[in-house]
Amino acid sequence: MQNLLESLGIQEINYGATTGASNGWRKTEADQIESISPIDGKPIARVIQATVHDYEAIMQQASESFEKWRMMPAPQRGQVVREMGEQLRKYKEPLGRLVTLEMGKIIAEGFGEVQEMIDMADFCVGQSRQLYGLTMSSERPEHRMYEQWHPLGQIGIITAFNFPVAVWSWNALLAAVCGNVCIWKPSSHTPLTAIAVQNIIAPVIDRYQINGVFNLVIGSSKDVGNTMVNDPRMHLISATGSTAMGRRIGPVVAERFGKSLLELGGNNAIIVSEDANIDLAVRAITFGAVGTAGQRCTSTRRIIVHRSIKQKITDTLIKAYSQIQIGDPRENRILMGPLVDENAVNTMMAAIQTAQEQGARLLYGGHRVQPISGGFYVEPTIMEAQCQYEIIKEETFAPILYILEYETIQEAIQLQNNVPQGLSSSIFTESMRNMETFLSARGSDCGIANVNIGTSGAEIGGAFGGEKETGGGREAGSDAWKIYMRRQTCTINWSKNLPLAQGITFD
Ligand code: UN1
Repeated sequence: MQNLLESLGIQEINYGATTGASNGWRKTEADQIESISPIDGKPIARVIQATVHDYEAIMQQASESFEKWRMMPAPQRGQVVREMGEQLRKYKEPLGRLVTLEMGKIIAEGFGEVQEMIDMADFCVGQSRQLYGLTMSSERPEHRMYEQWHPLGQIGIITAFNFPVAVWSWNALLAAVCGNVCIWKPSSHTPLTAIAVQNIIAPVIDRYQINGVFNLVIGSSKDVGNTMVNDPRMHLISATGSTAMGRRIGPVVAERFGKSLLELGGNNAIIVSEDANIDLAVRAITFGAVGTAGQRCTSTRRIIVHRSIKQKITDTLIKAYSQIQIGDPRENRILMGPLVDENAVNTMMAAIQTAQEQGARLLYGGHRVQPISGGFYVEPTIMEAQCQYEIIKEETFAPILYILEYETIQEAIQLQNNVPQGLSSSIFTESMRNMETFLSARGSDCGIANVNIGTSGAEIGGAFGGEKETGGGREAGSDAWKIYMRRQTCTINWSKNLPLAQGITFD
């Protein structure tokens, strides 16, 4: 472990704020936090958090750096991000291992997360040459009308523990090619991966002398988080976390007319229709529900199965679940690591109890796995449920899967949409009619709708995010870049007259 930490520049005690350059670390002064590995419940290293005063200094440097960064041609900003991608390639192995150590996801997923950052860097290099605006035909003679996109300024990025580094890359790399500067506040569960990322990119920042473009502030939500959200210099707040967090942040940012990009809770379902390929469906459900120990916002939480195949699916799933090895996520044979902390275990156990009180039947799992070396391990759990149970409308950030049954495709879609969240959804079917119904305007109401693919594991090329209580934001691919920019409509008169629009005369 010591070698791993050393290779990423993590000390026993670390400062919690930087403006990005290798000498940009600030001697922070707030309380120390300990990063605990969920693998064994033991501390990895400590971080001295930032005070509001530290935040202020970082914000000042960031605002100053914006003046220069915004004037660098976008393709050159793309070159900077390209070199960051190269650094991430070099450090994929140790950074992936640190993600596993600090957050608990299995090692294959740790590497997958860093790969997502690398993919995002590649995407952003291309995007840096494609910040396109439209040209319109002016209704006035010898006039030209077009739109252009300018950077916003300072972007606050608040990330969650479950994707401690990838979510930063979706936001920061894209925001940066658009000409913005970023201030990252990571989850207090995962400060070390954030420090590691900053150390990995620091040589690029030094090379291009762009101190202040990629900043980090590790601090409490109460002090630093609150200050960030209220700060009028923070043009966009991009926050990933619970719906409860979004409810607190959203109105505060809106009140000051700031922009927000919210990625909140999901309650994702897979519909398995009577004609589905059952083998594919069971594999996808298992990965969706058990992967990352059910701690993705895209995790599969409900399956809605046609009555005629419910027993078969249930039996096959239970068989698949019983083969899942739970334990130290650093070992290759392990498919499910721990939950993030004791609290998460208690929340899961409480949800199982509530579900049972509401009438749900426990079909598999349901218990804590007695501490493998002190970590926070649980059994993946399957419960039979009915649509009227309130618990199935909640996102419990744990591997609990509720099985519901349906008769008609309309009923299945209604069940799937009948929750407050709207992130990801999928259908397993071989029927063109079922598929198209699911994808139509009267189909899934989610931001992501998949066919014969599970709910999690989206590629970065698409816009990622969801509707309703998921918050409505979109990150990563497609035209998600536009949220990080302001649109300007420009009309140029190159005639010798001053014709007014709508034919108005004013002489
Ligand atoms: C999250 O859980 O916050 O689609 C993001 C997925 C990943 C991202 C999940 N690419 O599962």
